[in-house]
Amino acid sequence: MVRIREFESRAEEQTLAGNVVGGIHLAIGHEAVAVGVMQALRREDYVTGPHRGHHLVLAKGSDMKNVMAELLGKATGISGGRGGSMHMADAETGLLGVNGIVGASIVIATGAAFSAKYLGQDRVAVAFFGDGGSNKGQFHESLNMASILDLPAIYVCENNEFAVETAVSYSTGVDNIAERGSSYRMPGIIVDGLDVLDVYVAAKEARQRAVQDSRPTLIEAKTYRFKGHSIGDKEDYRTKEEVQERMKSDPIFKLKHRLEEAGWLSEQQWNELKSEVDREVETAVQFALNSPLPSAATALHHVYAKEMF
Ligand SMILES: Cc1ncc(C[n+]2csc(CCOP(=O)(O)OP(=O)(O)O)c2C)c(N)n1
Repeated sequence: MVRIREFESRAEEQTLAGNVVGGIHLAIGHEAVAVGVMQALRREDYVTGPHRGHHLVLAKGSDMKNVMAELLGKATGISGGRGGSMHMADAETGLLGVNGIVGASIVIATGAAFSAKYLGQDRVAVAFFGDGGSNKGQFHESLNMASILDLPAIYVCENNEFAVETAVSYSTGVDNIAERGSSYRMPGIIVDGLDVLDVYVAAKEARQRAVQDSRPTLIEAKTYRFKGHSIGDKEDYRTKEEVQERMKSDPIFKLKHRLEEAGWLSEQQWNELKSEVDREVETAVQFALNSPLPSAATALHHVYAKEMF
């Protein structure tokens, strides 16, 4: 979670410096959802995510250097510098892609879960999406398909209470998105998305349900984004006081306090961890800044499955 937090801070700094290609959406406040779920998965499990996805890419195990390089549009990026923040994929880690199309992650993971079942593979597919994504038709179609086809799928809604500036209470016809699971005969589990252990326990049970019973689960992780929707958001739909109040539930400090109380984390260990992460992120930034852009001659590569140019 500390790695993600620091990565996001430096990504924001690189955006403000004009080095990032395209817009980015920071996941500061969402760290526990990504880490809690990924710790319950295996490397071969598939993951898809939405436009806000750096935390998912890092937590699934991609090399931070290549993730930062992707934001800067460099040839060494995990999508060769062609995807940017919203279109990162990594075949090595099972990351089928984060996606700029709201709702698309849900459909792709459903297809991946179908493939795993059809091929008799011992793997699950997990879709991450926001509260806004849960109001798209793809959400309902996918959960229905997963139910009738008994798919090993896990649907993780990162409910951060807003879709851009629209409050979830205004846009959504249920009090809890998890309630929608009952429409499709699957458990709808609410977890504290600011508590990594709460997320982990639910994700572990969901994976077991997917593998042993071949049944899907809907998890609603109630979280909060501590930053604007994207960089430059004036945030006039919420007050600064509200944000400050909610930041008191910072998932990193929540776990830190718990570890300290249990006597499992000393101040020295915390400082060492922070320094180690600072070094890793600084190395990633320097790697990205010093990497080349893709050559113009390759601009049409990957447009078709078979190269035509
Ligand atoms: C199909 C589609 N419609 C609209 C948009 C524009 N858009 C980008 S992010 C966003 C809100 C998404 O909200 P939510 O799913 O709650 O995720 P969050 O940004 O809160 O993480 C919208 C409407 C889009 N990218 N794709």
